[in-house]
Amino acid sequence: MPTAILKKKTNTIGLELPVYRGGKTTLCAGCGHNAISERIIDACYQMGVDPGQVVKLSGIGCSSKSPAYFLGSSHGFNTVHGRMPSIGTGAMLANKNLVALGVSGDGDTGAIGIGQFVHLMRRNLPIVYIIEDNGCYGLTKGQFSPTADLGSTLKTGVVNDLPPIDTCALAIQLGATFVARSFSGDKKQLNSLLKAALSHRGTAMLDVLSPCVTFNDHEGSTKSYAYAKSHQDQVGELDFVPHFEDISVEYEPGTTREVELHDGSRLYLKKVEEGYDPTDKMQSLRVLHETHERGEFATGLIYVKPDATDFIGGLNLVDEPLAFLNEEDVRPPASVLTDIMKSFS
Ligand SMILES: Cc1ncc(C[n+]2csc(CCOP(=O)(O)OP(=O)(O)O)c2C)c(N)n1
Ligand code: SF4
Ligand SMILES: [Mg+2]
Repeated sequence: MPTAILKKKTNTIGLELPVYRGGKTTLCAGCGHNAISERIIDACYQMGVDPGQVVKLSGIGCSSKSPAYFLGSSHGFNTVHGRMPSIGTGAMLANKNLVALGVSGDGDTGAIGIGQFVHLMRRNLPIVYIIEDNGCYGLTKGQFSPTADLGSTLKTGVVNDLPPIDTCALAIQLGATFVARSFSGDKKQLNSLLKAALSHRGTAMLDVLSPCVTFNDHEGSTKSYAYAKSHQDQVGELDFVPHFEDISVEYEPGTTREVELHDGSRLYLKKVEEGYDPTDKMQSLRVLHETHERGEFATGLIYVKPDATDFIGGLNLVDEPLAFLNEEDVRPPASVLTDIMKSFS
């Protein structure tokens, strides 16, 4: 009897899914952050991302611990609280061929790291920047973070009396070129958004509602699983077609919006509300504001500007990554310095 040889399933660069996994999670069972790690693993595998070319970056928090649980063979830098953007900028300046994948928290980004976040968004550094948003400081036992909604409560009953920062609205206002919001429990939407973010050249900012089951999953919280499931308002269903798949999508004109990304991948926004156009900045801001006023949160690709110059492109660097240049390439000969000195005399 012929023996069947089972061929292992691999992606476009010949790697199997387990290569994209990391260490065993030490986060609480049911934490939204764990689901996001799973989606990152799937997206990187499906996009054929080379793990050896990825730099994982994070700050401090439960969310910032999570890069340890995916892409175990990639480079990693768990930085100081709120300071991931500057380390990411340095890494990308040194080697512009890397894929930067940043994971932050709503505290890490919205509180101590807000200054760094602001400048990252306006610079358009090529990085996928994920905020795992649970509305609290999970690692330090659940205090309100700056994304907690006005009037929401802690487990102890304490009421939040400050208005929240909407990281998506802030990012759009600052000039970010890919801004999305999702929910850790929405597998399909988050998968499409992550793949699109990996295809975008520039800062792709994803704010992902990611409930903290230990400190912020009760009635009175607007970041709980129950609240997220019942208050999500999708700006449109999302289909992602990677550049290496030759699929033509048929759709009714007027109901679907096609967006071509930097690497030739395409996004189809289906069943968009009243002709929602994610390239229209003012419309994106209006939708964020209106949904928030209704106590809901808009999800999907909120805003995109696919053809903007990214931070590295704008610097007009040499082709070879700076980290690989030899000393002879970067140090001018003594005669150049002599000539400069002469020019001052
Ligand atoms: C300089 C500094 N200040 C304060 C802390 C304490 N601290 C650790 S994590 C954290 C907040 C984490 O919240 P978030 O980024 O939302 O992550 P989560 O744990 O909720 O995923 C704080 C304030 C610290 N580690 N370093
Ligand atoms: S404390 Fe909250 S955020 Fe931290 S691992 Fe547990 S559930 Fe997740
Ligand atoms: Mg948090």
